[in-house]
Amino acid sequence: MIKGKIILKSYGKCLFVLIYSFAIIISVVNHETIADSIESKGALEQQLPQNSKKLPQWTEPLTGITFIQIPKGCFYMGSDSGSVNEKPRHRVCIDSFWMAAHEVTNRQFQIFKSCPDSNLFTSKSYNTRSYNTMLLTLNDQPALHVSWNDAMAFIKCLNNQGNGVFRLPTEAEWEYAARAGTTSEWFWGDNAEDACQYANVFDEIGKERGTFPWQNYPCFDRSPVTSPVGSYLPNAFGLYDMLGNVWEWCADSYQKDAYAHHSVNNPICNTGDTLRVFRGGSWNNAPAIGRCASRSRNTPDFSSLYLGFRIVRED
Ligand SMILES: [Ca+2]
Ligand SMILES: [Ca+2]
Repeated sequence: MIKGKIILKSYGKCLFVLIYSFAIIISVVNHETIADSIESKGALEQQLPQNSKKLPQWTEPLTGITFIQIPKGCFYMGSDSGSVNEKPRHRVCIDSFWMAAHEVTNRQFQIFKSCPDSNLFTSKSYNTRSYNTMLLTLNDQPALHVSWNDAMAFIKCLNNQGNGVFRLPTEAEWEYAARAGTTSEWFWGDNAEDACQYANVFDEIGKERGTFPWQNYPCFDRSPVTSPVGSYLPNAFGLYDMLGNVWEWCADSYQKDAYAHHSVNNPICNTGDTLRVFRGGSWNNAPAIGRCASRSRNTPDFSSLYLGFRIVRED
């Protein structure tokens, strides 16, 4: 009887060790799969694990902006079924970089008001307090009415702190990060009605309380204007609001046919053109222009209620 108990106890221990070891192996394999699947050429159709928490993170001490290390890899940029400026869909490879998990917030944007370079700030962000009486200036709402020049001034001030080299993402980095291994219209799939779990878009309540005549997403995300960053589910890299909330400035000059001239590795369009790119759509956009491949642009001094930015840290 006693012998039987000992055998059973030993068997239990072995089983525990076996299950624990198996769990570790699965965890490691899962982690490696994220980087490997992005890195390998033929892995674009693979579905990454949802909401990966396994990529390295780092928080910039002054602003509190958290960055996620995006693994190097290749993907297909653009869309052959989208607008003319999204074509051709083409293969691009990106080196590793650190992407901010969130858009820059009102609180973070104002940290550098006293920075010597802050004379470049147009400060419209502080004056645009509401839309249809709904507040836009809460600390955790994204900074908006930020021009490309304003974003560059913010980055210059941040770079002076000595905590790393920061910049705007290239358009290719932005789309690579937004897709996070997916090939669908949006990073959550191809259904517009699923948007409200993942993004603050022009939804049913936006339609009800806004004055925009265009089509809304057929769902209810509860935010008629900007929402506090990180209010919705992230993509597979753990990045929040890559689609919706506010459009995000990129480093690139805008050319309608930029993709025809892209290099395969780390492409950027810096033709010195007077227009700059922004990506991702916002709280007031129709579904057709809030997709991973959607592109928009304006002059570097342009600002609007729908336009903010997020930053990257160089690896
Ligand atoms: Ca909304
Ligand atoms: Ca956004």
